[in-house]
Amino acid sequence: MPQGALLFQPTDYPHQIWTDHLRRLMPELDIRTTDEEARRDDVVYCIAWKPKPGSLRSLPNLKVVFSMGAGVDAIVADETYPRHVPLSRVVDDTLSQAMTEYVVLNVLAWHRRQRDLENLQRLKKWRLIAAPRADHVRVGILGLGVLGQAAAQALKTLNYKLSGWSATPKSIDGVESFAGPESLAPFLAQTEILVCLLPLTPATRGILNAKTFSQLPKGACVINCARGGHLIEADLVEALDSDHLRGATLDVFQIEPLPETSPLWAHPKIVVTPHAAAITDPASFMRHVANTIRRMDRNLPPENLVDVARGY
Ligand code: NDP
Ligand code: OXD
Repeated sequence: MPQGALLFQPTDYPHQIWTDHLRRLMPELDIRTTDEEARRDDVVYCIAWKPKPGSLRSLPNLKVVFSMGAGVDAIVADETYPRHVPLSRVVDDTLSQAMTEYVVLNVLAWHRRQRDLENLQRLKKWRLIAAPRADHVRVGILGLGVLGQAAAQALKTLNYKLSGWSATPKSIDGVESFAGPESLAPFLAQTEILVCLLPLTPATRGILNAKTFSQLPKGACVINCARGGHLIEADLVEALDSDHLRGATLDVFQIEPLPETSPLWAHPKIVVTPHAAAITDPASFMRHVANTIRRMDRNLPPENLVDVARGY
């Protein structure tokens, strides 16, 4: 039996789509939504996404927090997060598959100059644009975690040359490993298409900046599908306008939804998508929640735990 109630906390989500799955999996579980927040003392499990600072601390008997996303930056940013409470994040094949599709789509689009071809079509111009073979193009992935490695596997089957940058060295067949701050410059120097799949932490905030772009070869492209906080947007525009960079795909932004006034929307070298690279699947997420609650019933620890102090 569950050890207490579950609170589905996000206010801006249509909670029924999510909680219905969990009700089917665990009819015995007392599931609360924010409407019922007055009864907090017996809440033991909490599903969170961008919690109001202090809101998790206000649940005195919490035993686990489930992040609705793979990225937990918005949760660990709350300085009052109760550090003794385990934080479990999404690690899920459906999410990895979706992110892999997004990365492959956009790597291919920049490699094969899709935007230039669409512009030629608009102008009714029949002109060949040569693209090198994939095995002559190096894709560099910032972050070789669950999503970075899944994307690398798929890109490998297309024969791209691959490098990855992570905090600790990796040994992945077909992927040149670079680790730590001192290896960022050599990693960037050979990267023609840069994919950001880092978690947002104090160490990675603003990492896509003017200095980083200047270390990429001229004509490189950037794909940011991690967090808006990784990118200094003005530096990107500058690097594109000066023709140092050839193009960028952005799925995530400093402010979301991206304001209508943002120059990024209409920039000719930028592709904008609305934080849609990989969306958590409610059914799959709730299976993870139900499995974890059952594990905890048997005194087993939750899975997919985040190191809260490290931030990912
Ligand atoms: P993981 O935690 O599995 O992987 C993170 C990777 O980043 C690890 O390889 C880690 O290195 C590396 N890393 C962390 N900090 C540093 C650092 N300071 N220097 C170098 N490398 C570092 O995360 P996921 O792959 O699951 O997810 C990555 C991010 O993708 C999420 O945090 C989220 O922000 C974003 N995301 C975006 C979505 C979207 O729709 N746009 C959807 C889902 C996720 P090491 O392995 O050595 O620890
Ligand atoms: C995530 C996201 O982190 O959707 O999972 O951005």
